[in-house]
Order: sequence, then C-alpha cells, then structure tokens
Amino acid sequence: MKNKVSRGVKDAFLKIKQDINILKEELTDLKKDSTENKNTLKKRALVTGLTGQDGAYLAEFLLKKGYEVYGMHRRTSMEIFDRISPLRKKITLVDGDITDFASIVSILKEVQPEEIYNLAGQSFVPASWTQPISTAEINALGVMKILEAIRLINPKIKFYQASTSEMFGKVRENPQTEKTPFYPRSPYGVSKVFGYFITKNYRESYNLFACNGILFNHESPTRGKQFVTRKITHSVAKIKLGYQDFFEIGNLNSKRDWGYAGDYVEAMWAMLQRNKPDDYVIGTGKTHSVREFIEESFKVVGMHITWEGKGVEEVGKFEGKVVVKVSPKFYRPVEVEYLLANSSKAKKELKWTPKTSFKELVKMMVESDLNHLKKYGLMESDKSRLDI
Ligand code: NAP
Ligand code: G4F
Repeated sequence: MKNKVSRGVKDAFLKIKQDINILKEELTDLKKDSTENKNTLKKRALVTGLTGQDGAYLAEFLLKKGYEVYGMHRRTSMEIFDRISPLRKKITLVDGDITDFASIVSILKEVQPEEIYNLAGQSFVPASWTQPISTAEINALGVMKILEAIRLINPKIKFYQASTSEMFGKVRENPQTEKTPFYPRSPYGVSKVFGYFITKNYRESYNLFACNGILFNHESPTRGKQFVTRKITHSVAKIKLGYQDFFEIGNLNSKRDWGYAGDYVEAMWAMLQRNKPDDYVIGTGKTHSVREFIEESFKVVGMHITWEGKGVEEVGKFEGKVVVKVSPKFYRPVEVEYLLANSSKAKKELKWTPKTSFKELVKMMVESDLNHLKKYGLMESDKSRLDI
C-alpha cells in the first residue's frame, strides 16, 4: 500500500516536471515569435539626400527610434560617404536620383517605405544663379516626381518635404510664420516655392499625408564648407593654427535665424507622427548677422577682433593684422537680408523647441574644426573651393 502511494506521488511529480518542460519550450517559442514580430513591425523610412548634412542627422535619429532606414544615393565620380560613415552598416543605400522618375518608382516598389523624407536638393543658393535649370529640375520637378510615384504606387506613404525660409526672401512681415506670404529672391527660393505648393496641392487633391517643414538655416560641424557658417568656423580654425592669414567674405550685415541641424531633424519626424498632415515653421526665434557670427567664432579661439572701413573696404583685425576682408565676389545679385522665425505652431502642436543656443552652435562648430585640423593637419578636403 505504502509503495503504491509513493509510486503515485512519484508519477505525479514526473507529470508536473514534463508539463513544466513543455511550458518552458512554449515560452521560448513565444519569446522568439515576439522578437521576430517586433523586427517585421519595424517602421521603414526612405530618406533622399541621405549623404547631405540633414540626411545623416535624420538617419541617425530614425535608427535610434527603431526604424529601418533606406537612403537614396545618386552616383557621383567620387564616392564620398564622410557624413554617414558611422552609420553605413545600419542603413541600406539604394541607387537613384530624384530627377529620374523611373528610379523613384523602382525604389518605392523595392523598399515599400511607410515614410519618405525628401531632403534631396540643390541647396546652395549662389549655385542656383549659375545652374538655374538643374536647380529647378531637382528642387521643383523632383518633388512632384516623388509625389506622383507615391500617388501611383502607395498613397498611404507619408511624405516630408524640405521647404525653406528662403521662400520668404524679401520678407513681408517679421517674424515669419506659416501664414507669411512668400517673396523668393533666388532661383533656389523660386524652385522651393514650387516644391512647397505641389506638396500642399497633392495633399489637398489626393488626400496624401504630405507635410512641408519650412526650416530656417540650420548648421552643424558637418555643414558644407561653402555655406557661410562653416566657411567662417573652418577659416577661423585655420587662422588660429597658422594655416592661413585671413579669409574673404560677402555681405556682413545679412541676418539669419541659425539653429542646430541635430535639433531640427526631430521636428521633421514629429510632423509625420501627427494625425493630420500640415506645414510648420521651424527656427529658433533669434536672429544674428554674419558679422556677429564671425565675432563669436573668433571669440571661441580667444581672438577679439575689431572692424575698420566701410563697404567693400571693410576689414576685421586682430592685434593690427587683417584676418577678414570683404570681397564683392561673394555678393549675390539680390539678397535675403533678414530672416526670423516664429515657431509657435510647432511648439504647440509638435511639442518641438530648439535645444541649442547660437553661442553653443558656434562653439561646437569652431571646436570641431580645430580638433579635426589638430588631429589630421591640413588635408586636401580642407582646401576645397571657397571662391564661390
Ligand atoms: P546638403 O548638405 O546640400 O544635402 C543635399 C543632399 O541632396 C545631398 O545628399 C545630395 O547628394 C542630395 N541630392 C542633390 N541632388 C539630388 C538628386 N538629383 N537626387 C538625389 N539626391 C540629390 O543640404 P542640407 O543642408 O542637408 O539640406 C537638406 C534639404 O533641406 C535640402 O533640400 C535643402 O534645400 C533643404 N533646406 C536646408 C536648410 C539648411 O539650413 N540646411 C534649410 C531649409 C531647407 P550629393 O551628396 O550627391 O550631392
Ligand atoms: O550660408 P548661406 O550660403 O545660406 P543661405 O543663402 O541663407 O541658404 C541656406 O539656408 C536656407 C534657409 O534659409 C536653405 F534653404 C539653403 O539651402 C541654405 O542651407 O548664406 C547666408 C548669408 C547670406 O545672406 C549670404 O549673402 O550669408 C551671406 N554671406 C556673406 N558672405 C555669405 C558669404 N554666404 C556664403 N555662402 N559665403 C560667403 O562668403
């Protein structure tokens, strides 16, 4: 009798052990399924202009958010991936050009993105006077080609268009909001007005989720060296280290609302997460002149400069030596004199505010240029064309 009971208890124990093992296996399978599901549920974004300043910052931000990131890359004679080199293994490059409708269609079919960020652009304003037609083909028609491809292939794709404060041009009011009328002053500005309105038009005509980010100037240590901020910080670093004596500059008095690119890409993403598509002004709400940017950059390296002369005769000096010279070579046929953003709508609806101040931005850029030059010396890429 006693033996029978103990055998019964033993069997019951074995049964429980077997059940526990089965449950353990089921749990492991469940865990595996849920990780696999999580992977397939990853949102997929296509970024055009991935190799540019904003493209690299946006890709990094989207990866942190758990996105699968695809970047459009157009063929060039030299493959330069400096900005995205730390991300290369985490993103997928797809070959295309936004002026080539066939390549956009193929990419949309292959990648099947849920979100497209159109950052591709001929973004250098002076080049829009020397290459006005290609500027329009990229910045105006290129946008329409992407929108058409979205409409034909998958109208559910959400679309972000990189619009710009350059559209305000000869400003009609201060500060500029989403309601301020446009008055572009360059072929670049005009091409971007087309991009803006075609985005709005496809939203209204076909109910596409298409947004315009009207972004004011935003900079970073990886800003192209032809843009005034990076030209200044790079030149100041070279002067400080004795690689050059002075640099030449154009209009010292134009004012810009300068922010940090790393902050601005967060606003791009936030626009596509709303329930309804809309357009937003993104800026800091503070404006500074080119002259102030130069003074602040020299301050970072301990050089307090003074100005002498007027107009094209004006120079900036440090300890009696000329370190900045005005040159009409850098004047534009017509100028955008003053930009200042009012981003209250973005603050209210996107909960977006800039985190980096003007002084922090200048310091970040000057120090980055100094450190790079100290580490590598003057490289071929540091001598790139600054005469345009
Ligand atoms: P960026 O550094 O000049 O980058 C532009 C990107 O567009 C590059 O990756 C470039 O590729 C790519 N691209 C040019 N033409 C193309 C084409 N036909 N097909 C595919 N890709 C093409 O400019 P960003 O400062 O990052 O600005 C990003 C976008 O925002 C631009 O559209 C710009 O106009 C706009 N935006 C910029 C600011 C600003 O302050 N940064 C403000 C408002 C709006 P490559 O590397 O091959 O040249
Ligand atoms: O740095 P910039 O060339 O930028 P710009 O023309 O304001 O355009 C940038 O911002 C736009 C947003 O408003 C973007 F849509 C556009 O893609 C680009 O990113 O020039 C800024 C100001 C201008 O008034 C210019 O005349 O600086 C003045 N400036 C004075 N000397 C100079 C120079 N600009 C450049 N590039 N080089 C000079 O030597």
